[in-house]
Amino acid sequence: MAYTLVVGTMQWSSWSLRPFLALSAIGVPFETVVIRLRVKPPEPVTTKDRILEYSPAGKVPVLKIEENGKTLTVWDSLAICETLAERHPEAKLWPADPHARAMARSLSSEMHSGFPDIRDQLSMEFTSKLPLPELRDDTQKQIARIIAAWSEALARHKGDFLFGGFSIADCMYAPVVSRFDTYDVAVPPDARAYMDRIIALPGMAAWRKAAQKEIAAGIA
Ligand SMILES: N[C@@H](CCC(=O)N[C@@H](CS)C(=O)NCC(=O)O)C(=O)O
Repeated sequence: MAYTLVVGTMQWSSWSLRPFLALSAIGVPFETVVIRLRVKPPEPVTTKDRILEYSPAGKVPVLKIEENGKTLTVWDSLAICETLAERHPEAKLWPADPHARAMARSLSSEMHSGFPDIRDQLSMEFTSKLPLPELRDDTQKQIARIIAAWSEALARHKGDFLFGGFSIADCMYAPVVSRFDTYDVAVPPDARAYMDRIIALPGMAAWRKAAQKEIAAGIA
């Protein structure tokens, strides 16, 4: 069995970071293929051309699983995390308690389908520190919602992460942690402590190292 995770430019690809952290937490070996984002015509080979070599959906991340002479393709960050949780139950990527699990799934889906103004105004620039732009009302409301959701989850569950042990919910919110850190968004102490624990994860350190190489190579 071999895993290959296809991701976008690591400085920018917030969606790709999620399954990368899930795979890192599981501890299985995997290869990472990085596709440069924002390569457009008239370049002869665009970002889209490259991604389409791996997935007809034309978006990263994509997970390729080579197993028993077959290749399974999984696309979309949450679908990849779900698939990994199913294949590696020992990693406990969803909380064991059904109530906690339902809340973790709800928070993960809320992240997956929401917060468009945060995405728009606070784009992920993983290794950078940038000035906070003037935030729209909707962006401020979305930030407040995330902080409230984190505080509730952290207060309810004992441990370092949203649901005690590291879970898919943490993978889903790690790009937000990076965004809040980059733009120095004001957060209360419980949220700041949570962010620091996410930033200290080995998967985040590996991602940072690779993103720094992209900056040094002038491709991000
Ligand atoms: N819902 C998808 C969104 C993925 C997505 O938008 N990926 C962006 C990069 S972070 C992408 O592939 N952009 C390249 C393009 O659209 O050509 C997921 O969670 O995987």
